[in-house]
Amino acid sequence: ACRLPWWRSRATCKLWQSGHFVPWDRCQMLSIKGISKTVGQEQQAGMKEKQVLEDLEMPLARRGMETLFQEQPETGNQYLEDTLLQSYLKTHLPPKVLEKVHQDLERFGNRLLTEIQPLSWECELNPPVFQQHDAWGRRVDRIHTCSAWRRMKEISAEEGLIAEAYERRYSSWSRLYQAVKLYLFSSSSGGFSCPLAMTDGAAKVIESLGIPGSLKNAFDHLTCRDPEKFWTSGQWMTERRGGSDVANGTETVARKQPDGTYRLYGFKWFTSAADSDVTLTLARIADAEGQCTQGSRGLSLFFLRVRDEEGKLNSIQVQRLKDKLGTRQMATAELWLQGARAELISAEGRGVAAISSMLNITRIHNIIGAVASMRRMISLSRDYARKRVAFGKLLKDHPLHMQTIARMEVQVRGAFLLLMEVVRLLGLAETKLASEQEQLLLRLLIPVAKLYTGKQASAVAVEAMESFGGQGYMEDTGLPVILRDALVLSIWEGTTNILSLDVLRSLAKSQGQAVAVFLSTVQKKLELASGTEDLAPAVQRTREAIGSLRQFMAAAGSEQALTMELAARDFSYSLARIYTGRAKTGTQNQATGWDWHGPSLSPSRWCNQELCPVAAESRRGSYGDGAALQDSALVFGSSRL
Ligand code: UCC
Repeated sequence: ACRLPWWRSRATCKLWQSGHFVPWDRCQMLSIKGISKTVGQEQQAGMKEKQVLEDLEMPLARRGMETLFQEQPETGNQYLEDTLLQSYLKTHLPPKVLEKVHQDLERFGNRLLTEIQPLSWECELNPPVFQQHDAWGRRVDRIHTCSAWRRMKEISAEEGLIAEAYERRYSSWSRLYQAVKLYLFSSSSGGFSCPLAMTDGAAKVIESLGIPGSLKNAFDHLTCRDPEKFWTSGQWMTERRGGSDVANGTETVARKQPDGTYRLYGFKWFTSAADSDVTLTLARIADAEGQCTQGSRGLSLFFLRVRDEEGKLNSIQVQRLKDKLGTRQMATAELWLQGARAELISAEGRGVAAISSMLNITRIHNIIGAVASMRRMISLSRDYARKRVAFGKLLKDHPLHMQTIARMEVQVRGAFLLLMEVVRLLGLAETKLASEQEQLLLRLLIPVAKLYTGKQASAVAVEAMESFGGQGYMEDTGLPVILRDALVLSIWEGTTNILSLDVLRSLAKSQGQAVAVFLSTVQKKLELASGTEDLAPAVQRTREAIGSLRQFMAAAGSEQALTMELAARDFSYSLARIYTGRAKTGTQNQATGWDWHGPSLSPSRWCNQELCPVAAESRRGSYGDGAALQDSALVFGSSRL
């Protein structure tokens, strides 16, 4: 029953459920985060704008009866409203695949709007709760999740959010199709994207091991469409010494049992989606004397079930749930492994190499999350600009405001194209259609895109929040949730600096071939685009950037390793910007009709920024002799050095 005054309920509650009033709070809960039954079509938007302006004319006394002083931003079917996504699919997918995919995505877009978004908000309002003891003092270590969270798991299976990538119904395009569904799902999923990322990563590791008999059952559960059978996986890598330096920070010990299995002893300090069914984790195998090899060469990869058939924990104790800034819908826990039974799934001492295929998948999911979060914030900003009046006109009629949104739009378009390129290459690699060069490019682009889009997402979330004024700062608008959740994207799955070093690792491992492929791929695309007059300035700037990058690399080759380490972040940013510039100029050139909402606007805007910051910083001496000492002096003051 609604316990609020009648006027408040009536005026604000647009939603009726089975003829009953929905309580105000509940109504608000369902209507924020852009949950609306109406699809935001152009015509409707125009009518709304008119209505807003007419309302302004209303006498103040009557306006006082309205509880909403400002119109709430909304979005419609996120697939139908995403013209860039639709254009990309039209341009790239074979017609038969496109037809099937388009139908499914339109349906999925409606399901997101009507069913999944309300669940997402419920997850936010009902975060997981940890119960350590029962009423009688027995230790139970239960993580209680809400029904909406559990429903998300069922929906993920029904929609094939993992299965699609492994069934390969559409050959190499299956991976891209899955990524597009995850992209649409991400900002409406209430954090369920995280367990899906790790589930996908676990399936990938098992598949890359050739699906050994002992893991066949797990693989089937992780990749199935049956909600009753679907399992999610964790990825327990971080221990109390931290999550970056895995090689030195892992203390967990594995003791071999007579039956060939292992028992794990250790403390996992940051385990996301702790309610998952299974997990992959690293540990050091103890020899007969109980000694372990230290460093990376001592790490092996294990698979384990978190609970047994009766739901009893596998010799695991939950110490507590983490109190995180964001992603609060999802349980992240500190876990003690006290002899958890596990199966060794990598060769001994090859744990890091074996789990790296999981890392690459979860990093791609991170990119998906970053692009989705930017798209969501900008869609809401755009809608708000058509409703909010300030200084006598709608925000959309203030050029400075539109410039701000347009700058964010350029960022999200760039990030989207980078994401599509990564998943296109992954699809080719998984169906054995990728050349050696494409595989090298994929290895290089994953950390580049992860680190770059993570930073873009944080910046866009902050900027977009400002576009709602004070309302953006209000918890009950749902906007702060998007910001908080976005901030983790540059932290987990490898921070910006760790991934910058991973970029260098991929160059070293390929003996420079990865970057050679990168340069020739960009060069080829620029040649294709050079015939298009509109694109000439963008092509020219990208060419200059490549020239600067080549010069920097030639000079850095003769410097000490410290130069490359100091330059790693700027170098990675340069790769991200140049490759995105190439994606923007390249795709438009295709004959199938690429809709940019204004030809060449986006490529030229993108290419107007500093495309090769590493060369610019190098010229300023940022990586030269003494630069590291100067940095320390700046941070600590020279007396402390
Ligand atoms: O944050 C975490 C969980 C949160 C949940 C996330 C869900 C995401 C959801 C998104 C949805 C919106 S878990 C913790 C995250 N931690 C990390 O990501 C680790 C960061 N640290 C690193 O990446 C490190 O640099 C390490 C662990 C890779 C460095 O270890 P090592 O042992 O020092 O590395 P090595 O010796 O360089 O590499 C060992 C082997 C090499 O192969 P071989 O021996 O054949 O030469 C490397 O080439 O591993 C290979 N390798 C890779 N191969 C290393 N990294 C990769 C890679 N990325 N791809 C392919």
